[in-house]
Amino acid sequence: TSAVLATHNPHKVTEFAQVVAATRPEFQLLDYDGPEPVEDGVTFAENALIKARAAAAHTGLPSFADDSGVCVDVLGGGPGIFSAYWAGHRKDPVANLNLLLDQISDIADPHRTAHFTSVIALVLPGGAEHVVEGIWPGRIATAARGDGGFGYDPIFIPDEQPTAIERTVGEWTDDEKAVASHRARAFEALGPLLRLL
Ligand code: ITT
Repeated sequence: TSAVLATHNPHKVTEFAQVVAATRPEFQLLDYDGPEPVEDGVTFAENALIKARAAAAHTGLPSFADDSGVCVDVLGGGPGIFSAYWAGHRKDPVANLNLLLDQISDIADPHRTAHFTSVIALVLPGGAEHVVEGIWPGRIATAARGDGGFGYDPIFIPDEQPTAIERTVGEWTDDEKAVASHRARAFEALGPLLRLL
């Protein structure tokens, strides 16, 4: 069983490879270097479908895509689908997380609740489409810590911690993130559908 992973983000490629190795080692992820569609959906699901459909049309193979982001409660769920471009038109992860820290600088710890969302869309060559979601609850740190992972990881503190000392995901190991993340949760939700591939 195999499927194309429709992404142009190398961090997602690495993370899905780790999730698959930890949970479904028999499953084969195929790389995608086809065209990158315009993500003009207004939900994670719409954007995930746009990416998965483009890859399925280009390759003729079962294809799945992740659309993901960090959703902060006091920001009404923002950055959300705008996570990659929160600070401007260029993808700038450091500017993004610094802007987010600024925007909630006057919010005290108990109110800094947030979650990561990963929505995976799976599109089959016959046209069948499936959408699943993974949510990873936590809160936003007051300063960036650690350089693991990518994006907002240095400022995200998951509620469930693998050890007694509370760390940001930037301070977690890749293996710790691979079994706990929103991406891992969404891939797990895909579980029964993988039998279709
Ligand atoms: P593709 O569309 O090519 O897959 P992308 O990076 O543009 O790559 P998204 O549109 O889904 O993907 O944007 C996801 C953004 O959300 C990403 O750039 C980060 O800013 C943030 N994000 C998603 N997952 C994350 C994670 O595990 N850790 C930290 N930040 C994450």
